[in-house]
This record gives sequence, structure tokens and C-alpha cells, in this order.
Amino acid sequence: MEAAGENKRGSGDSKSDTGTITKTKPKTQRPNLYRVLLLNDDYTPMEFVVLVLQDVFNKTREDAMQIMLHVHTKGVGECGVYPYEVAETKVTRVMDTARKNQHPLQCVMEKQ
Ligand code: TYC
Repeated sequence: MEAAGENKRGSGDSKSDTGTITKTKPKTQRPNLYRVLLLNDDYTPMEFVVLVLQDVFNKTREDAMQIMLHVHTKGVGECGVYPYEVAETKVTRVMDTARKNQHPLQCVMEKQ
């Protein structure tokens, strides 16, 4: 029988043949997260930005209004934090709908 914490060959924490002891590092799996940011400009209508925030980022009208006004006054603001591919899709959706409507609205992502 083995005491708790010991193990036979091939079990990962020790190699009984060589006497080499290795410690298995506990790996916490955190997805790389990205902040999606909206940038201010002088031409995109406020209402368009609010609708984008509701549509693409699933914000309530009230939250969308708050974020839009924050971007309008501070120059930049966070729309949400997402795993890479989700963030990328949202940036693309914002940029596509802005271009289609001929607004210069800019949306970027940055690693958190
Ligand atoms: N500054 C714009 C205006 O006065 C409104 C605006 C807000 C534009 C947020 C872009 O990300 C933005 N019409």
C-alpha cells in the first residue's frame, strides 16, 4: 500500500525509476479577456451610438445612454469585456454598421 500523496510510476508527480521528483503545477484556466472600447468623434450621432450599444452589446437603453455620454465627454469608454473571438466579432459588427451608415465611429479591443 501507498501513503497518501505517494504514487507509482507514470502518475505524473514522481518517476520512481530515476528518483526524479517533479511537482505538478496547479494550472488555473483563465480565458484571455479583451476590453472592447468605443472612441469618440465629432460626427457620429448620439442616437446611433446608443442603438449600437443596445444592439451589439445588449445594453439597456439607460446603460447605453450612460456609456455613450461617458465616451462623448471622456473620449473613450468600455462597452464590455469578452474572450478574444467574442470581442473581435463585436468590434467587426460595430465597424461594419458604422461604415454602412457612413459614420466615422471607431471601436477597438485591448487585452485586459
Ligand atoms: N460626439 C458625438 C456627437 O456629439 C457622439 C458620440 C458619442 C460619437 C460616442 C461617438 O463613440 C461615440 N454627436
